[in-house]
Amino acid sequence: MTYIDYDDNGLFDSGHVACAGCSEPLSMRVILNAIGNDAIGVVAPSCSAMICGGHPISSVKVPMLHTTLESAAASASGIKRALIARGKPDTTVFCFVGDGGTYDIGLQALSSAAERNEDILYVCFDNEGYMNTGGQKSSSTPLGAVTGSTPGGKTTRKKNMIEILAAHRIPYIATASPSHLNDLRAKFDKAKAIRGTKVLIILIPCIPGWGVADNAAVRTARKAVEAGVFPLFEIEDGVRYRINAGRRDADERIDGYLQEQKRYSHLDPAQIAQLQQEVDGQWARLQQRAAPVEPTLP
Ligand SMILES: Cc1ncc(C[n+]2csc(CCOP(=O)(O)OP(=O)(O)O)c2C)c(N)n1
Ligand code: SF4
Ligand SMILES: [Mg+2]
Repeated sequence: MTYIDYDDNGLFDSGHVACAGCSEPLSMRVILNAIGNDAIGVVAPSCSAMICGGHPISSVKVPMLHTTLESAAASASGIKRALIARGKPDTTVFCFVGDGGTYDIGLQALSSAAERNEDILYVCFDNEGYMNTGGQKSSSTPLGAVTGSTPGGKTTRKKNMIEILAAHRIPYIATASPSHLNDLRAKFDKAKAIRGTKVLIILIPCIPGWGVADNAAVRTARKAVEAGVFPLFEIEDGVRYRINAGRRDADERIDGYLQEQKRYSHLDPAQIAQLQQEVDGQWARLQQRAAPVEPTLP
């Protein structure tokens, strides 16, 4: 077992309102610890907003602006520019946003901030649905998953947000997981030192939304990484890929990951085989992108 190298600086307090067993507060604690206290956060309506809470009983001990679901990246851009104008360019401005606020409702604000290469650190807590409002599907919900608004299972794929972001050629994009906290911590240390737009997408298994046991969030996140469903990787400048963790074996299967969750319990063997094929293809494409490019000309 690997323990996180962890020095708590008290920027995240107990007493928050996350569901018991949720791994989002755990991730938040590590993130805030890495970002430090010279920081201002922007939080969109989501589970993160509930977990952070409002002033004066916020569980986060740096200033947090609660903004609209559409506008986290725009709000953060404005705060950063104001800080620069006031001679404080080193203060980190970060966003806590869900997948609904990232993949769907706040996408235009994020895309324009990325196109302008605003100096912000954008964190998407990806629980693959609109969970704070009861578990509706978002465009991050994967193929086949049952949500409140896809009772028969979603019929389309999860949007490939990473590739959309990579096309913006921003300096840093990474995936991270509460099952790999040292990796998560290292990615925030790295992102903090980079100027420009940084986006980190963190997988958050949702206890009621995915139908996961309340002691299984971290285990489920680990299985997502090890089955190749949610590999951990980084992209620099939209083109340089590095895989940090993924499939344990070349032919690792997704069944163990699916079995942790009720949202997939309706799937028959043919549907599971289709999902397996999707993950196999996605893993192969990622490996191809991360492979060193051999020159084709002498
Ligand atoms: C424009 C707009 N539509 C709907 C809402 C209602 N709403 C508040 S939180 C939320 C869910 C957001 O989902 P996500 O961003 O994935 O965060 P999660 O709750 O899953 O953490 C919704 C739909 C809103 N605040 N603004
Ligand atoms: S609804 Fe899901 S993501 Fe939100 S706090 Fe509860 S377990 Fe965590
Ligand atoms: Mg969500």
